[in-house]
Amino acid sequence: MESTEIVQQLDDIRRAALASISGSPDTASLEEARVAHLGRKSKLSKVSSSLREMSDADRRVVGKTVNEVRAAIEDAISSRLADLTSAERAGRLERERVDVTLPGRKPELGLPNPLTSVLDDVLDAFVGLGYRVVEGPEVETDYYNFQALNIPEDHPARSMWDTVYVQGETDELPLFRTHTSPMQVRMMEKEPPPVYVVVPGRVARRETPDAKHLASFMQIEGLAVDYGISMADLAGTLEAFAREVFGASQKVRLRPSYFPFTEPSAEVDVLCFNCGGSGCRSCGREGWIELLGAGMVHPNVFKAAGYPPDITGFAFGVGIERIAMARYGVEDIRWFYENDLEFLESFR
Ligand code: FA5
Repeated sequence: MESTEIVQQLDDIRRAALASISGSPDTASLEEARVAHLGRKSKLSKVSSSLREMSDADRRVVGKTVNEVRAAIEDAISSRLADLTSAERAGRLERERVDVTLPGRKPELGLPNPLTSVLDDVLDAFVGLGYRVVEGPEVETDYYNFQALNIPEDHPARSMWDTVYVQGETDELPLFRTHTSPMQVRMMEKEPPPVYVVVPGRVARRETPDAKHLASFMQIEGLAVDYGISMADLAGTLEAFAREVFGASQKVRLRPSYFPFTEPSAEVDVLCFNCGGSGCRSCGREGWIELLGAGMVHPNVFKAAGYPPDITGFAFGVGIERIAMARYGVEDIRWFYENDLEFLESFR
C-alpha cells in the first residue's frame, strides 16, 4: 500500500475515533471508545506495527502521522473525560442535595412506663429512709408463701391467696407467689437483726380482673425489724412514704384489719385522687382508696425465722398499680397493661 493511501486511512481512523469520543454519553462508554481506538486490537495499533515492514521514507511519513493521530485521540479523550466527570459530579451533587434550611427530624423518644416511674419513686423514698432493695423468687414454695407466714395448710386465709401451682421436681408443688411477703422469712433466715428492706416484684393470684384487680400485678414489701419498734413507727413511715410519692398534702388512714402474719394488722388508705376526700364514684363514696396491707410482724413469723422472742418489727405490702392509679387518677387498673400508646403517651 502506498504511504499516501495509509495516511488517508489514518485520517479516517482519526475522524471515526473523534466522532465516537465526542458522542460518548458517559465515562463508561468513553472507556470503551478508548479501548476500541487506542487498544492493542485497534486499527491504529495495526498500522503502527506495520511500520516495521515499511521503507525508511514511508516509515518517516506514516510514523509521524500515526503519532499525530494518537496524540489527537488522546487529547480528545482527556478533554471529553474532564467534561463527563464534571457533569457526572454535578448530577450527583444535584441528586444528593441537602436542603439545610429544612427543619431537622426529631427522633421519637420513648418514656418510662408509668408503673416503672412509680416503682422507682417508691424505692427511692424508702432508700432515703435507710432501707435496702432486695429481690426474691417469683416461684415460691408453699412453706415461704404460706406456712412460715403463720398460714398452715388448712387455714381459711389460703382461699384469699389462691394461685397457680407449678410442676416441681419434689413432692412439694411450687407456686407463683401470691405476695412479696415470703421474702420476710427468707431475709430473716439470711441475716440477723436489724433488717430494713423493701422487696419489689411480681405476684399472681386466682382473680377475675376488674377495674381494681388483676390476676398478675406488682407489690413492694417493706420489712423493718429491730428492737423497740412500735405501731407508731409504722404509721410514721407510711405517712412519710405517702407524702414523698403523692405530695405534701396527702394523708394516710389506718383501718384495723387481719393478716395471719401480722398482729395487730391494718389496711392503709390514702385520700381519693378524684374527690380529695368528699366521696365520689372512683372511691365508692368513701373518700379514701385502699393502698396496702400492714401490721406488726407476728411472733410466729419471728419464730419460723429463728429470731429471738423479744425482737419487734413491722411489715407492709403495697400494690404498685394501685399507687399509680391513685397518683395519676387512672380509673381502671387494666389500662396499665393494654399497651395503648395513647394512654401511655399521656404520662409524658
Ligand atoms: C397482702 O398481699 C399482704 N402480703 C400484705 C401485707 C404485707 C400485710 C406485710 C401485712 C404485712 P393484700 O392481699 O391485701 O395483702 O394485698 C396487698 C396490696 O396489694 C393491696 O392493698 C393492693 O394494693 C394490692 N393488691 C391486692 N390484690 C390485688 C389485685 N388483685 N390487683 C391489684 N392489686 C392488688
